[in-house]
Amino acid sequence: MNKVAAAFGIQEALDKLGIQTVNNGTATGSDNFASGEIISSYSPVDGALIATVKSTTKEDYEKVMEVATKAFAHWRTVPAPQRGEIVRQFGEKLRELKEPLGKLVSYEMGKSYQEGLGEVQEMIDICDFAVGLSRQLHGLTMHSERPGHRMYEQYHPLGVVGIISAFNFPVAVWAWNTALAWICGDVCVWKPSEKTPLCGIACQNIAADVFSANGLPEGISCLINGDYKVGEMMTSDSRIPLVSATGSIRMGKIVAQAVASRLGKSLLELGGNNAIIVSPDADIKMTVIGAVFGAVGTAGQRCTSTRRLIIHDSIYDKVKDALVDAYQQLRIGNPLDENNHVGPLIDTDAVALYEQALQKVVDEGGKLIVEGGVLQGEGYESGCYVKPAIAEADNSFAIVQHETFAPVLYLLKYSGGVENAIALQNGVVQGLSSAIMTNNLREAERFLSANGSDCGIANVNIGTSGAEIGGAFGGEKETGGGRESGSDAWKVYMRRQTNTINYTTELPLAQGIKFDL
Ligand code: UN1
Repeated sequence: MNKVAAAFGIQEALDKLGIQTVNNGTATGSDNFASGEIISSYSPVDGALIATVKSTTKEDYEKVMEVATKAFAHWRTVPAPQRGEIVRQFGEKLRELKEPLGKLVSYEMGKSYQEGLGEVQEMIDICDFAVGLSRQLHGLTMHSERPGHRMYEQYHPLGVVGIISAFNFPVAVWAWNTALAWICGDVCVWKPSEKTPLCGIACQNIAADVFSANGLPEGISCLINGDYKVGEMMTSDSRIPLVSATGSIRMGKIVAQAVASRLGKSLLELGGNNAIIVSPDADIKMTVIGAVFGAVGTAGQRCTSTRRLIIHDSIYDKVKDALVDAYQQLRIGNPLDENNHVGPLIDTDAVALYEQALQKVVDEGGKLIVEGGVLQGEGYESGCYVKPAIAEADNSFAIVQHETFAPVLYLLKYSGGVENAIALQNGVVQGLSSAIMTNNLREAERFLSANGSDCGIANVNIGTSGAEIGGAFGGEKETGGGRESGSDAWKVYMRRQTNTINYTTELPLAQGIKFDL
């Protein structure tokens, strides 16, 4: 372990999470038969190699599917509240391991330690939610049109659920899916991002411990590792009725087509291009806090990160000055050090995309008012640290229409009524999160109305990021239309069956049809 890792207790965290790194740096853990090529996990914090894991070959994948399918045959017969009890125990384990797991998230992915802990908290919260839900997988009852008949619907487990998750929420997004899928009676095969494979192994170890302590078969939770080729094994596999995928719009289109071609279901949570409308009636102090956290939190690498601020011309200069001022206060550096606000980007490819975005906005006629740039020197050796930037731009710019996963915030101006701001907010292909800052009830309600925001998430007087797990999470248009986590998102993980029971000695047909023999 190097200096940074030693100072912040990374080895201890790995030990507590059951990840042993042997001499050649290879991680061991419950990696489900993986025997393929080596994936190296480097920390963007200090550029150090943390460990390597093996990717899943086609043969390994077949073994995984075999144990998963077998596990499903048992798990679906366990009563849902008992499945909830297992998820409760899993949530308890997460409470115990919150600190080491939050630390690993921070070190492997680069988000601040606070945000790493927050991510584990989302896992705990979804477990609590799922436990309650395990006694509430209700269907409806209907009145039959025929005498002496009863009709109702029930929800049954679906099967093997495939989960493809992204590097930016390397543990929580899996938990949103898996906690619900488990109480629904499904088993899960998870392909985490190849950029954060150790977070995958850590979670798999925690789950495997809980299942084995309860005498349950391995295979209720499975892990596969690798790049898109491993993902393709799942998307093309008709033994997987549902593929839940989080990532870029480009990836989502490929997944959606592959899964649809075999008439499977997909649950997509793809890119956002999230805006905050700042009305003349906004509380400026709240606006600045919400916008800065939204734009620079997780170094701008959340699906819900704030990319655009749509500011009324009457207060534009005031908001702009307050933002520029706030950006001067930001401390960028090691995310494990709680004095810093902004950590690194995930890798140097992401840094290149950030630099290109800054170049493009200038080429298209925009103006950088907080310049940005790549940081160098002591503490920045990984080459992944960048300065959050702000550019004045126009909604029509190609770069503004595009989601750049980096801390680049575009300021857009509107004049006239809130409808003009809403048109700008909706004038992108993505539809994940949106917000308005206003104390004007009419504007707020107009923003939330049917001709208001077209996004899956629309907030008033809070920013675009940091959604709670209790609501359904996801978005419209090219964000993919899927809903994960709270509300009734569980229904996608189950199959619905309509049952009609005749308790008479007659056989009347529906719609009054006579068919006398
Ligand atoms: C994501 O970026 O994929 O709303 C998920 C938020 C978090 C989840 C983001 N609760 O910002």
